[in-house]
Amino acid sequence: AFEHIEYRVDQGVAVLTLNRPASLNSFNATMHAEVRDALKQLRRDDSVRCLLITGNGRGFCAGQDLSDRNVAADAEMPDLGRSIETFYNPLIRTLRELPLPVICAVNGVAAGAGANIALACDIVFAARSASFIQAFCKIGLVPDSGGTWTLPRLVGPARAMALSMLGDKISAEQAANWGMIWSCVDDEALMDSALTCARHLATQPTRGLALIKRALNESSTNTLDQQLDLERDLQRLAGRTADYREGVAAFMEKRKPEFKGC
Ligand code: T3D
Repeated sequence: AFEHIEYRVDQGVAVLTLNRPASLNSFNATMHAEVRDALKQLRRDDSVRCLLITGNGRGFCAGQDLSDRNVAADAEMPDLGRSIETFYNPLIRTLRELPLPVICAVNGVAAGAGANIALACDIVFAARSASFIQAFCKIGLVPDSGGTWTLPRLVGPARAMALSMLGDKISAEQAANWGMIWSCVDDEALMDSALTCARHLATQPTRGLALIKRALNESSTNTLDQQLDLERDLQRLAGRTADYREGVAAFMEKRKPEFKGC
């Protein structure tokens, strides 16, 4: 059992809930370790075909727990690079590389690393009352957890720079209008919308979805020529899956496909 997160698997969906509501689910070392352990467990579990991440309480995640940082004048300055290397970077890499869809249900404020962990997910729903803040600049830090990579790609360089330098709070609606997230929904509809989407994806061709994820992730740094080659290679792999065979057969037989995820 976990102390600072909840983790359960149901109907092919693993739901990971950040659970330190008193500090808006900010990350301490224990919560990082628990998230890492849950994701390890997920990777060993063949029944999981979609991951959904959310938070308990009125916040999604406020990034690093700042009460864990001793910044007293006489204290040795912490090595934040080590914290990023040990905790945040592996988490972002794992989310981006997981060979299944990762959905985020942003239930409240997402600040600092909390915002960028949400934006690293594949499909992001947010409650209307939720918000996104690149809070780093307000304490002299640089956006991390992939924010300086994800943000300009999602909202363009002008908005990415202003968001990062001003640390303004962006509403869920604005985030959706800017294309930063997939969808802003009424608060009471958030978990239903996110779970419905997750359960749907858990019945879809998981290997094909993983290849889509790879193609779109790699497109950020590829030339068109490289991307065309990659599409050829990934289509070759997709075309060898049982789910492709089932998809075509079901279409021809005018019936609903039954995908197995392989
Ligand atoms: O250090 C490293 O390892 C480097 C990596 C850094 C990654 C990062 O994420 S750096 C950025 C860290 N996060 C922030 O700077 C955000 C800090 N929080 C806020 O700015 C505000 O709390 C929010 C804008 C997110 C929400 O504001 P509001 O007014 O809705 O809530 P609040 O009253 O500020 O917070 C509620 C409680 O949560 C409060 O505790 P209290 O007074 O009720 O006992 C507050 O102290 C606590 N809380 C919120 N964020 C954090 C936190 N406690 C510790 N760390 C936090 N990040």
